[in-house]
Amino acid sequence: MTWDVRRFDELDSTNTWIMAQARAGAAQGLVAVADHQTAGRGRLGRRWESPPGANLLCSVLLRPAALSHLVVVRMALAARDAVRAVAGLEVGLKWPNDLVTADGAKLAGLLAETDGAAVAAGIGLNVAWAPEGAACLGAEVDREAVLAALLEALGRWCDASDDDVARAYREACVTLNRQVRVELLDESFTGSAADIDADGHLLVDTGACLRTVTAGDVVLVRSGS
Ligand code: BT5
Repeated sequence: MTWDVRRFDELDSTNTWIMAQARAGAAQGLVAVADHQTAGRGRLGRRWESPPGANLLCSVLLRPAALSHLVVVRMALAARDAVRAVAGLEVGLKWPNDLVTADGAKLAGLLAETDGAAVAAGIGLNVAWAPEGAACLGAEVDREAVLAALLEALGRWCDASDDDVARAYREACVTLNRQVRVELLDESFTGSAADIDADGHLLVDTGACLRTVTAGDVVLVRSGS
Protein backbone atom coordinates (compact mmCIF):
# COMPACT_ATOMS: atom_id res chain seq x y z
CA MET A 1 0.00 0.00 0.00
CA THR A 2 1.26 3.48 -0.87
CA TRP A 3 0.19 6.27 1.48
CA ASP A 4 -0.62 9.78 0.30
CA VAL A 5 -0.54 11.82 3.52
CA ARG A 6 -2.24 15.26 3.59
CA ARG A 7 -1.72 17.45 6.65
CA PHE A 8 -4.06 20.14 7.92
CA ASP A 9 -3.81 22.69 10.72
CA GLU A 10 -7.56 22.42 11.11
CA LEU A 11 -10.43 20.41 9.64
CA ASP A 12 -13.99 19.85 10.75
CA SER A 13 -13.30 16.11 10.83
CA THR A 14 -10.65 14.02 9.07
CA ASN A 15 -13.31 11.37 8.46
CA THR A 16 -15.60 13.89 6.77
CA TRP A 17 -12.74 15.06 4.54
CA ILE A 18 -11.81 11.50 3.55
CA MET A 19 -15.45 10.61 2.81
CA ALA A 20 -15.74 13.63 0.50
CA GLN A 21 -12.55 12.61 -1.30
CA ALA A 22 -13.85 9.04 -1.59
CA ARG A 23 -17.07 10.29 -3.22
CA ALA A 24 -14.93 12.30 -5.65
CA GLY A 25 -13.13 9.09 -6.65
CA ALA A 26 -9.88 9.28 -4.65
CA ALA A 27 -7.74 6.16 -4.58
CA GLN A 28 -7.20 4.08 -1.46
CA GLY A 29 -4.20 5.04 0.61
CA LEU A 30 -5.20 8.69 0.99
CA VAL A 31 -4.54 9.83 4.58
CA ALA A 32 -5.76 12.99 6.31
CA VAL A 33 -4.00 14.20 9.46
CA ALA A 34 -5.25 17.23 11.38
CA ASP A 35 -3.72 19.18 14.23
CA HIS A 36 -7.19 20.14 15.31
CA GLN A 37 -10.78 19.15 14.50
CA THR A 38 -13.65 21.58 14.98
CA ALA A 39 -16.24 18.78 14.74
CA GLY A 40 -14.38 15.56 15.63
CA ARG A 41 -16.85 12.71 15.83
CA GLY A 42 -17.22 9.49 17.75
CA ARG A 43 -19.86 6.93 16.89
CA LEU A 44 -23.58 7.77 17.01
CA GLY A 45 -22.92 11.48 16.73
CA ARG A 46 -20.83 11.64 19.91
CA ARG A 47 -18.01 14.19 20.12
CA TRP A 48 -14.31 13.41 20.01
CA GLU A 49 -12.41 15.89 22.17
CA SER A 50 -8.82 16.89 21.48
CA PRO A 51 -7.12 20.28 21.98
CA PRO A 52 -5.05 21.71 19.07
CA GLY A 53 -1.67 20.10 18.53
CA ALA A 54 -1.95 17.45 21.26
CA ASN A 55 -2.99 14.17 19.73
CA LEU A 56 -2.99 12.03 16.60
CA LEU A 57 -6.17 12.63 14.59
CA CYS A 58 -6.16 10.85 11.28
CA SER A 59 -8.30 9.01 8.76
CA VAL A 60 -7.35 6.63 5.99
CA LEU A 61 -9.25 5.84 2.78
CA LEU A 62 -9.45 2.11 2.14
CA ARG A 63 -11.21 0.30 -0.67
CA PRO A 64 -11.26 -3.29 0.62
CA ALA A 65 -12.37 -6.25 -1.48
CA ALA A 66 -15.13 -6.89 1.05
CA LEU A 67 -16.74 -4.69 3.68
CA SER A 68 -16.71 -6.08 7.20
CA HIS A 69 -15.82 -5.05 10.73
CA LEU A 70 -12.37 -6.55 10.05
CA VAL A 71 -11.46 -3.47 7.99
CA VAL A 72 -11.43 -1.20 11.05
CA VAL A 73 -9.96 -4.04 13.13
CA ARG A 74 -6.90 -3.89 10.83
CA MET A 75 -6.52 -0.23 11.78
CA ALA A 76 -6.94 -1.04 15.48
CA LEU A 77 -4.29 -3.77 15.32
CA ALA A 78 -1.96 -1.36 13.47
CA ALA A 79 -2.48 1.27 16.18
CA ARG A 80 -1.80 -1.35 18.86
CA ASP A 81 1.47 -2.26 17.08
CA ALA A 82 2.46 1.41 16.69
CA VAL A 83 1.87 2.18 20.37
CA ARG A 84 3.97 -0.82 21.33
CA ALA A 85 6.81 0.09 18.90
CA VAL A 86 7.00 3.82 19.63
CA ALA A 87 5.91 4.14 23.27
CA GLY A 88 6.66 0.63 24.56
CA LEU A 89 3.11 0.35 25.89
CA GLU A 90 0.99 -2.82 25.70
CA VAL A 91 -2.65 -2.05 25.02
CA GLY A 92 -5.70 -4.20 24.49
CA LEU A 93 -8.57 -3.81 22.05
CA LYS A 94 -12.02 -3.37 23.52
CA TRP A 95 -14.81 -4.45 21.19
CA PRO A 96 -15.80 -2.82 18.90
CA ASN A 97 -13.31 -0.01 18.46
CA ASP A 98 -11.23 1.17 21.42
CA LEU A 99 -7.60 0.85 22.43
CA VAL A 100 -7.44 0.52 26.21
CA THR A 101 -4.59 0.42 28.72
CA ALA A 102 -4.14 -2.42 31.21
CA ASP A 103 -6.36 -0.60 33.72
CA GLY A 104 -9.11 -0.20 31.12
CA ALA A 105 -8.65 3.52 30.33
CA LYS A 106 -9.41 4.54 26.75
CA LEU A 107 -6.29 5.54 24.82
CA ALA A 108 -7.81 5.70 21.34
CA GLY A 109 -11.11 5.34 19.54
CA LEU A 110 -11.79 4.32 15.96
CA LEU A 111 -14.60 5.33 13.65
CA ALA A 112 -15.32 3.61 10.34
CA GLU A 113 -17.72 5.14 7.84
CA THR A 114 -18.57 3.78 4.42
CA ASP A 115 -19.69 5.13 1.08
CA GLY A 116 -20.32 2.30 -1.34
CA ALA A 117 -17.16 0.21 -1.30
CA ALA A 118 -15.01 2.96 0.25
CA VAL A 119 -14.17 3.04 3.95
CA ALA A 120 -12.96 6.06 5.90
CA ALA A 121 -11.16 4.54 8.87
CA GLY A 122 -10.45 7.22 11.44
CA ILE A 123 -8.54 7.13 14.69
CA GLY A 124 -8.16 9.57 17.53
CA LEU A 125 -5.16 8.50 19.61
CA ASN A 126 -4.35 10.45 22.77
CA VAL A 127 -0.67 11.38 22.77
CA ALA A 128 -0.20 14.49 24.95
CA TRP A 129 -3.73 15.00 26.30
CA ALA A 130 -6.68 12.91 27.45
CA PRO A 131 -9.97 13.79 29.07
CA GLU A 132 -10.55 12.75 32.67
CA GLY A 133 -10.75 8.99 33.00
CA ALA A 134 -8.99 8.34 29.68
CA ALA A 135 -5.28 7.71 29.00
CA CYS A 136 -2.57 9.31 26.86
CA LEU A 137 0.93 8.23 25.84
CA GLY A 138 2.77 11.28 27.21
CA ALA A 139 3.94 14.60 25.77
CA GLU A 140 7.42 13.19 25.10
CA VAL A 141 6.05 10.78 22.50
CA ASP A 142 6.41 12.00 18.91
CA ARG A 143 3.07 12.05 17.05
CA GLU A 144 4.83 11.76 13.71
CA ALA A 145 6.62 8.60 14.83
CA VAL A 146 3.30 7.09 15.94
CA LEU A 147 1.72 7.97 12.59
CA ALA A 148 4.62 6.48 10.60
CA ALA A 149 4.53 3.26 12.65
CA LEU A 150 0.74 3.07 12.32
CA LEU A 151 0.80 3.37 8.53
CA GLU A 152 3.65 0.87 8.24
CA ALA A 153 1.73 -1.64 10.38
CA LEU A 154 -1.57 -0.92 8.57
CA GLY A 155 0.08 -1.83 5.26
CA ARG A 156 1.02 -5.20 6.74
CA TRP A 157 -2.43 -5.83 8.26
CA CYS A 158 -4.11 -4.91 4.95
CA ASP A 159 -2.04 -7.64 3.31
CA ALA A 160 -2.97 -10.19 6.00
CA SER A 161 -5.85 -12.62 5.42
CA ASP A 162 -9.19 -12.14 7.19
CA ASP A 163 -8.48 -15.36 9.14
CA ASP A 164 -5.19 -13.98 10.45
CA VAL A 165 -6.80 -10.63 11.33
CA ALA A 166 -9.68 -12.32 13.19
CA ARG A 167 -7.19 -14.55 15.07
CA ALA A 168 -5.05 -11.54 16.08
CA TYR A 169 -8.19 -9.66 17.14
CA ARG A 170 -9.29 -12.58 19.35
CA GLU A 171 -5.87 -12.58 21.04
CA ALA A 172 -5.82 -8.80 21.57
CA CYS A 173 -9.46 -8.38 22.59
CA VAL A 174 -9.88 -7.65 26.31
CA THR A 175 -13.67 -8.02 26.01
CA LEU A 176 -13.53 -11.80 25.54
CA ASN A 177 -14.36 -14.06 28.48
CA ARG A 178 -15.77 -11.12 30.41
CA GLN A 179 -19.27 -10.44 31.67
CA VAL A 180 -20.60 -7.65 29.49
CA ARG A 181 -23.61 -5.44 29.13
CA VAL A 182 -24.42 -4.83 25.47
CA GLU A 183 -26.19 -1.55 24.79
CA LEU A 184 -28.01 -1.43 21.48
CA LEU A 185 -30.10 1.49 20.26
CA ASP A 186 -33.35 0.00 21.50
CA GLU A 187 -32.39 -2.59 24.14
CA SER A 188 -29.61 -3.80 26.36
CA PHE A 189 -28.72 -7.25 27.67
CA THR A 190 -25.98 -8.94 29.66
CA GLY A 191 -24.00 -12.08 29.05
CA SER A 192 -20.57 -13.56 28.68
CA ALA A 193 -18.45 -12.40 25.71
CA ALA A 194 -17.76 -15.85 24.29
CA ASP A 195 -16.00 -15.33 20.97
CA ILE A 196 -15.37 -13.16 17.93
CA ASP A 197 -16.67 -14.59 14.67
CA ALA A 198 -14.97 -14.67 11.27
CA ASP A 199 -16.33 -11.17 10.46
CA GLY A 200 -15.11 -9.60 13.71
CA HIS A 201 -18.54 -9.56 15.38
CA LEU A 202 -18.90 -10.29 19.09
CA LEU A 203 -20.70 -13.47 20.18
CA VAL A 204 -22.37 -13.07 23.57
CA ASP A 205 -23.69 -16.03 25.56
CA THR A 206 -26.80 -14.76 27.37
CA GLY A 207 -27.39 -18.08 29.12
CA ALA A 208 -30.39 -18.66 26.88
CA CYS A 209 -28.71 -18.27 23.49
CA LEU A 210 -25.64 -17.04 21.65
CA ARG A 211 -26.25 -13.55 20.26
CA THR A 212 -24.17 -12.02 17.48
CA VAL A 213 -23.47 -8.34 18.14
CA THR A 214 -22.57 -6.43 14.98
CA ALA A 215 -22.68 -2.89 16.43
CA GLY A 216 -23.31 -1.28 19.77
CA ASP A 217 -21.60 -0.30 23.00
CA VAL A 218 -20.17 -2.91 25.31
CA VAL A 219 -19.65 -2.23 28.99
CA LEU A 220 -17.38 -4.60 30.88
CA VAL A 221 -19.17 -5.78 34.00
CA ARG A 222 -17.28 -6.97 37.06
CA SER A 223 -17.37 -10.77 37.15
CA GLY A 224 -20.07 -12.06 39.48
CA SER A 225 -21.96 -8.78 39.73
C1 BT5 B 1 -14.96 6.61 19.22
O1 BT5 B 1 -16.31 6.81 19.36
O2 BT5 B 1 -14.23 6.20 20.10
C2 BT5 B 1 -14.41 6.97 17.84
C3 BT5 B 1 -13.54 8.18 17.89
C4 BT5 B 1 -12.93 8.47 16.55
C5 BT5 B 1 -12.22 9.80 16.51
C6 BT5 B 1 -11.43 9.98 15.24
S1 BT5 B 1 -10.43 11.41 15.29
C7 BT5 B 1 -10.08 11.27 13.61
C8 BT5 B 1 -11.38 10.87 12.94
N1 BT5 B 1 -12.17 12.03 12.60
C9 BT5 B 1 -13.32 12.08 13.34
O3 BT5 B 1 -14.17 13.00 13.26
N2 BT5 B 1 -13.39 11.00 14.12
C10 BT5 B 1 -12.25 10.13 13.96
P1 BT5 B 1 -17.16 6.36 20.61
O4 BT5 B 1 -16.90 4.91 20.92
O5 BT5 B 1 -18.55 6.78 20.29
O6 BT5 B 1 -16.57 7.20 21.81
C11 BT5 B 1 -16.87 8.57 21.96
C12 BT5 B 1 -16.80 8.89 23.44
O7 BT5 B 1 -15.43 8.85 23.89
C13 BT5 B 1 -17.28 10.30 23.79
O8 BT5 B 1 -18.67 10.33 24.00
C14 BT5 B 1 -16.50 10.61 25.05
O9 BT5 B 1 -17.15 10.02 26.17
C15 BT5 B 1 -15.21 9.85 24.87
N3 BT5 B 1 -14.12 10.70 24.39
C16 BT5 B 1 -14.17 11.88 23.69
N4 BT5 B 1 -12.95 12.32 23.41
C17 BT5 B 1 -12.07 11.42 23.94
C18 BT5 B 1 -10.66 11.31 23.99
N5 BT5 B 1 -9.86 12.20 23.42
N6 BT5 B 1 -10.14 10.23 24.64
C19 BT5 B 1 -10.92 9.31 25.22
N7 BT5 B 1 -12.24 9.34 25.21
C20 BT5 B 1 -12.83 10.39 24.58
